[in-house]
Amino acid sequence: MRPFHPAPFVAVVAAVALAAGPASAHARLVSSNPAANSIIAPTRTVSLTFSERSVPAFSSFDVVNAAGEKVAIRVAASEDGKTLTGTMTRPLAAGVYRVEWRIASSDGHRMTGTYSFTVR
Ligand SMILES: [Cu+2]
Repeated sequence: MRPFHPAPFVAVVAAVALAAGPASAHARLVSSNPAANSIIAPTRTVSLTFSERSVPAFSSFDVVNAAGEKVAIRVAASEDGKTLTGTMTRPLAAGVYRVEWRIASSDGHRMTGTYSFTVR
């Protein structure tokens, strides 16, 4: 995970943070389903939970198969803004998948990360 701070982005997020009230802390990934490095039965959903509310317009993730292709997925944020859930139209086929996530927290920091899981 590496934070970066493009100036225009920070300005937009600062405006969002002011509108939303007191700035909260840096967000990090606290859990996911499927979990990192897990081996699971075919699934249609992937969800990631972060330590802080994320800014939906700047927060999402991709699920990428072993061939490097993005799986078609619709990502929605929970009401508390801490969990992103992606839903696929069909269960994932057997194989190794990589989740590539990117989120912005209300303090203006942007974080990215990846992890993998296997569908058997
Ligand atoms: Cu931060």
